[in-house]
Amino acid sequence: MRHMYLSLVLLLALTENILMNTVCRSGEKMRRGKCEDENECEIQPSICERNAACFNTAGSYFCQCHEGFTPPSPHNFTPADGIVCQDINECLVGSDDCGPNTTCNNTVGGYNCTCAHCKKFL
Ligand SMILES: [Ca+2]
Repeated sequence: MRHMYLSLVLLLALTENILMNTVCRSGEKMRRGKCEDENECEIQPSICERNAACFNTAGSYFCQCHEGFTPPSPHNFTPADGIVCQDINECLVGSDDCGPNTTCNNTVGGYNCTCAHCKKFL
């Protein structure tokens, strides 16, 4: 009877251990017997593409394109969505604030304005 009791205790302990190790949801990891969030942004710094920022959430994460890239934020996505952040050509879409008599120059992630004749007015 005593052997049966010990076997039962051992079986319960094993079952609990197995359950504890498999009960964590995706995006969580077992630490000191508790399921804790994994910070995907820290574990894999390049998890989001280079033109996007990574935001950790409880049990998951998401990416957002940097300013100057489209789709514009806040548009949350993960690499599984197949989204590629692309430079916005501010000069082409007219969202630049270059003044008259200036030339708008698109850059990756931004733009700048140049003024060939501005020295005259200084
Ligand atoms: Ca740009």
